[in-house]
Amino acid sequence: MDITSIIQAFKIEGNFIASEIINSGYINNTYKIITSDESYILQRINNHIFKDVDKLSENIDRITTHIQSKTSKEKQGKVLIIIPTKGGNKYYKNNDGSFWRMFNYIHDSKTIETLNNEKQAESLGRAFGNYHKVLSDLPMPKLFDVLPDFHNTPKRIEQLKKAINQNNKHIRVKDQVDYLLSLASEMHEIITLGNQQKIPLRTIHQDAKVGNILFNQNDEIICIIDLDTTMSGYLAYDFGDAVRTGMNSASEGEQNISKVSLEMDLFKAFTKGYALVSKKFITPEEVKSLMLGVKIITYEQALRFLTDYLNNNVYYKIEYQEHNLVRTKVQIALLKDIIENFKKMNDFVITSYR
Ligand code: GN1
Ligand code: MG
Repeated sequence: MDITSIIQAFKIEGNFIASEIINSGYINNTYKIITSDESYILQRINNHIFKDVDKLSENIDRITTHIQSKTSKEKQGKVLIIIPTKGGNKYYKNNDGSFWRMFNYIHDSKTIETLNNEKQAESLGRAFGNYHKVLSDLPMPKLFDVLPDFHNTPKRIEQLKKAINQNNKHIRVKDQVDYLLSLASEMHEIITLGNQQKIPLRTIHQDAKVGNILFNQNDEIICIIDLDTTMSGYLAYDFGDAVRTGMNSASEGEQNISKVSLEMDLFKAFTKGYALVSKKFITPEEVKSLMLGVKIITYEQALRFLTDYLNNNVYYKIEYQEHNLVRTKVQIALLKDIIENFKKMNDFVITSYR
């Protein structure tokens, strides 16, 4: 793939000097592009997953424009903006059928896989609170539903069952399959609350993992990235995903399962940060649903990794054959810890909103 010709399709400043692969994210391919005047982020969009690149790009344009319009002058340059093609498009389709897009590069930023201190955890909470707040008045119409049923846990359970029936690979992972299916009946709760209209649909990120956050060197948050899945959903999903990734003492691919546990102090700091911002708009029913999000999103992620393992790794990028199985085991260990501490964590959430 000749990346230099792709770069030339975009409205960039300066002459191309170098490109570096950024190895984070399991879906799109990401590069840092350095020119004589500037740096940029170039991404190859995974169009097997995001099938309607037009509508995806329109969503991201609307989200980034809205966020930018609410950002003070001093902070411009610290939020994501789309760099259009020379023809003014939001993405570029190469003649080999691949899809590309470009963003500004945010300087002096870093991503973190697992949080190291309470200051980071509190900022993470505030960042998602703010994301929800800022997007609450995104002008109509509703964002396009890029991945329908993305966090529909009952449907994810059906997908696992389908994958089990496809081959004999499941025999090797009987323990994991049995454990996850034994919990299936208690994982419908958020969808049910939503269907009963007890909790409202809002615009949320839907991939609120800590790796999708840019921090500065002082552990403060600059902005949230990876906006592909931002669409209608329930607050509990983002709350849950942030806890699932940020408050796990191990990373998603940890092979030593004994290292996996939920960091209670970080959880408390995160919850304080989220409550501080969300107090102004969250409903009492939503507050009660937040911990369900932690449990259900962790469960769902275990299902998704295991399903992909059984389907021979067609969805997530992997570095070795058993990678999705290792990831499943990490999520299961974390889930067990969450279930054990559920009441304590839930009490803390409820008290934080008093
Ligand atoms: C994927 O693209 P990335 O790595 O930020 C996935 C999320 C999962 C996550 C697991 C579109 O996110 O839903 O939670 O991996 N994104 C999509 O780490 O499926
Ligand atoms: Mg990402």
